[in-house]
Order: sequence, then C-alpha cells, then structure tokens
Amino acid sequence: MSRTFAIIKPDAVQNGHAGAILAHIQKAGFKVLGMKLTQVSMPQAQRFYEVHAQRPFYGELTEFMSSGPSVVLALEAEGAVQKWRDTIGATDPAEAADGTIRKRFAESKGRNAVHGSDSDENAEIEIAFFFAGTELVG
Ligand code: IDP
Ligand code: MG
Repeated sequence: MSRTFAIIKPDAVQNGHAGAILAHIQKAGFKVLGMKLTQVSMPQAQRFYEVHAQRPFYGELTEFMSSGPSVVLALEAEGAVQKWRDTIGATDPAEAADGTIRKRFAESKGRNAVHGSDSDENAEIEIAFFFAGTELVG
C-alpha cells in the first residue's frame, strides 16, 4: 500500500462538487487516511507550488488556490500516486479522459477541481505539509 495527497480545489468546493468527488474517491477504492476543510493561505499556496514559481500562471494559481475553502486529503491505495493521477485525468479538462474527475468537474486548465501528487516522495512531503501525524488514521 502507498499514499498520495489530494486537494478538492476551491472551484469544486464552491460549485458544490465536494460530495460527488468524495464518492468518486471511495468508489475508485481509495482509503481516506486524513481529510479536512481548510482555506489555504496565500503564503501556503506560494510554498506548496514553489516548483512553479517561474511559470507565467503562478500568480493566477496561488490566488485561485487561496480564494476559498479546499478539502485536503491523504489517500491510501496500491500504487496510490499513479492510481490517483489516472482517476483525476489530464491537467487540462479538454484533454482529460472520459470518466475522470477533471473531465466531469474541472472548469479550465487552471480551475481544474483537484490536485494530485506526482511522485511517492512528493506525496509524503505534501501530506506532511497539511497534516500532523496525529490527524491521520492508521
Ligand atoms: P497537475 O495539477 O496536473 O500536476 P501541474 O503542471 O503540476 O499540473 O500544474 C499545477 C497546477 O497549476 C494545475 O493543476 C493548474 O491548476 C495550474 N496550471 C497548470 N498549467 C496552467 C496553465 O497553463 N494556466 C493556468 N493554470 C495552470
Ligand atoms: Mg503537478
């Protein structure tokens, strides 16, 4: 079993899709190890997406991610990182496969409903960014 980190982003929470996305997560076979509703601050968004600091969309991205409440999740499954990337689909919903979360719920390449870690190493860093060990179930 391995872990990944997910965010139901502000657009999806604002649009009332958090429940449907959680249902999708459970139907796909992930175990939820941690979950909370939080409004990401601008400094948190800037640190979380630091790898994209030089990209032209960094300002738009950090403003969006701090614009309203998100649901942050630690998920467990076999091959959790790849399984979750497959479940959410491509970054741009126009390129996301049918049946993926981004195909169903994303508004645009920027406002794309969910986040997913891109490696096991980053999954652990991102889980620790948002959760204390005591906030996760075994
Ligand atoms: P990912 O979320 O699919 O891993 P990344 O390339 O890591 O995609 O980009 C992080 C986030 O930055 C995306 O999920 C999206 O919200 C935003 N983003 C990426 N590319 C663009 C863009 O071209 N315009 C606006 N926002 C973007
Ligand atoms: Mg990424």
